[in-house]
Amino acid sequence: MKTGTRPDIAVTTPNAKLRLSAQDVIADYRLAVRSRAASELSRREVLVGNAPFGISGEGKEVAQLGMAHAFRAGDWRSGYYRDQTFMFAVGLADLSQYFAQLYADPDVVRDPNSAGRQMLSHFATRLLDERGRWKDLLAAGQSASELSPVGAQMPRSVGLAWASKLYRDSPAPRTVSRGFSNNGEEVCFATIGNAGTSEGIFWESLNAAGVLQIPLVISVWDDGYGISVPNELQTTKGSISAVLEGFRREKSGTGLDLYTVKGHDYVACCDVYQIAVERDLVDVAAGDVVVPLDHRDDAAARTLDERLARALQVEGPSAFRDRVRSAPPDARVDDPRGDRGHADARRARA
Ligand SMILES: Cc1ncc(C[n+]2csc(CCOP(=O)(O)OP(=O)(O)O)c2C)c(N)n1
Ligand SMILES: [Mg+2]
Repeated sequence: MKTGTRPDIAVTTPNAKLRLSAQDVIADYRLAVRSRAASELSRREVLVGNAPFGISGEGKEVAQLGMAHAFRAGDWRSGYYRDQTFMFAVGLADLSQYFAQLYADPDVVRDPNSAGRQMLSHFATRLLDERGRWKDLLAAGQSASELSPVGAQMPRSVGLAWASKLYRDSPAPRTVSRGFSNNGEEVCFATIGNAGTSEGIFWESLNAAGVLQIPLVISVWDDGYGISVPNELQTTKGSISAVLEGFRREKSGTGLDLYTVKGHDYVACCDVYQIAVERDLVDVAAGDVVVPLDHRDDAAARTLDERLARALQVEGPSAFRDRVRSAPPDARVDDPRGDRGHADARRARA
């Protein structure tokens, strides 16, 4: 090894096989430290009276870095006030914008989230250009505007994810989807605190997501408290994971896939978001293969699942996901060689 060069060290996550280079890990570590420093400074500025109000994302840094690795241009975030690390990591916010919002700077360039009108960490991307025309929403990730009432981001996240499904399923919106959707491949990432899950709209949203089977990845940042109220006094069984078990997807059929990870386990967090997003895309792929999900018989479903499992195994989840995303709308995605199209499959069945 030459002096000054870095050895090619990498971590590969256990299930999704996501490869994180030494540079990736160091960049994430730096970002986590900067984000924590910003949290502490903003808190101090509020306590000494230099800023009106501030609420920040201490303790959620590592989990959000994991989430950021699964986020792609065109995807949406609908979250709450703890998400600064994620926003920094995916390039939708930076430190100077964070502090501009803390000091309620009314300049829209310095605080593009809300021009000083919203509290700290109330993020939003701008959907219109300076002349009021729609921007190309696929050119970058997007964030719905933060809402202050606890849980209010949840129904919105259902709407965003459902829009993707409508773009996938129905040919009509595709004709007007330029700049809004790439055949419905966009995933919505929602975040909520553990105490926020006690709100009625959380449960309504979860139920709707389970019924609609939409590309929605919901993260509950469980820090054990809602302000000063501990989980035991807030949530049945003291655990939102335990309560959610009834929503879990059975081997076949609808439901939600549930994952519980330690929020400070960097590799596990990176891993689980890849899996969650792939899982959704596997379902998308299944829906795209001639036999519609809702009407397929068990034998067809098994064959299809086997084919998809094989494609995933051969390519690895990340490559599989990228191929699904870049495939033309009528390409068949369960074949790792990618040499057979839907049209052929349809002809063969006719
Ligand atoms: C409907 C509603 N009720 C109460 C509040 C006040 N409030 C703001 S944050 C919060 C606690 C949220 O706790 P949790 O969901 O666990 O999030 P954490 O801050 O711990 O990440 C409360 C009660 C609010 N914003 N909206
Ligand atoms: Mg909490």
